[in-house]
Amino acid sequence: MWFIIRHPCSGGADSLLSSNDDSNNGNCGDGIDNDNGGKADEDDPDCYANPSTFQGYDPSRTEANRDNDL
Ligand SMILES: [Ca+2]
Ligand SMILES: [Ca+2]
Ligand SMILES: [Ca+2]
Repeated sequence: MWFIIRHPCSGGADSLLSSNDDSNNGNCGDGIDNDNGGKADEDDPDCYANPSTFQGYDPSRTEANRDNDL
């Protein structure tokens, strides 16, 4: 079992558990703007099942389209 330790300096949103290893998951949970579109993860429509309404956030999705998060 792996417990998440809260770092005092991390002011990030208390989102879902972040995995710190390379898995087959997408890159919507790493806090990085992987497609260089300007928005990362929860701010990137790529990470939502319904981007138009920003519903269905899923960290296993993948940022791939840099044109939709300007
Ligand atoms: Ca990301
Ligand atoms: Ca992005
Ligand atoms: Ca994007």
